[in-house]
Amino acid sequence: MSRKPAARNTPRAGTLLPGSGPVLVGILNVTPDSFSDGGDFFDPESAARRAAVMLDEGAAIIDVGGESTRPGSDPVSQEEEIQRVIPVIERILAVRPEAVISIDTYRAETAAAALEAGARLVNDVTALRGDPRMASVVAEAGCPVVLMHMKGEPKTMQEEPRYEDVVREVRDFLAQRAEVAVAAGLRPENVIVDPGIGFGKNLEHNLALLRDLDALVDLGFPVLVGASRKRFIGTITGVEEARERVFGTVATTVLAYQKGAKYFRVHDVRANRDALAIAEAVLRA
Ligand code: HH2
Repeated sequence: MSRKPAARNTPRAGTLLPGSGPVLVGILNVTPDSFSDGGDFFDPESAARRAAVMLDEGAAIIDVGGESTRPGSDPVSQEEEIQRVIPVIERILAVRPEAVISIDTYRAETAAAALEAGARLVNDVTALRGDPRMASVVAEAGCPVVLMHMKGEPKTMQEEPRYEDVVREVRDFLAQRAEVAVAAGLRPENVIVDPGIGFGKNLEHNLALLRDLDALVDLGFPVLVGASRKRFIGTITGVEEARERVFGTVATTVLAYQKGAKYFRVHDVRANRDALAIAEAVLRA
């Protein structure tokens, strides 16, 4: 199948969404220390190969990240982050010009460089709080942005996170960040919200957020869920090795889809795609 190369730097939300069904976002960590795939795709060539596999398996978007945000991780410098991700974005687009690429960063300069290199979406785990210039970069690009909830910072966020009512607090936070984003000039249809599974949340918090995901869907923005291979899946199933947590991940995907989530940020595209195909068929029958 030959497709025309996607126009660079002319992002529209509609171009990201082929149809109204669920959207798979394939994870591509260009880091030496990510919790489940650190070091696997560190050079542009192997990263682009991995991206191609995920696209062929059904990913509509490839989320490229140059800094691990796993619990306990240390930040990298902006220069280092840019050096990691830009050659990878360029290489993916050289071999797969139609690929829709998202940049997983909270730094405005990294986002701007990635958009310039052809990325079409920004995934900001700080929901525009990490860098005061991020909102204007995203607003100027006119591109979609993922606003994720995180309590604390990756280094310390898992040290006894506390909430009175985790679902209400996450929902209120996302509503407030969406308001900030729109006030900064983002189009409301370009806002995607994400509960931030595992980001300053214990097992009970993660489960409550997945159980009550419809409360976030009710905000009116598409919801992204990133539960893939995360620790709480290992806690429940007893699967210690992160890359072996695919079956548990698939369960979260199906449940989240049933609750109304739209985007699924996953490592194992094929397994999640098949599960979503069945879930979609049943729910639409
Ligand atoms: N999770 C991770 C990273 N980025 N972005 C969004 N929007 N939602 C998430 O849940 C999310 C995210 C952490 O997972 P991973 O990228 O696999 O690991 P690491 O941070 O160690 O690179």
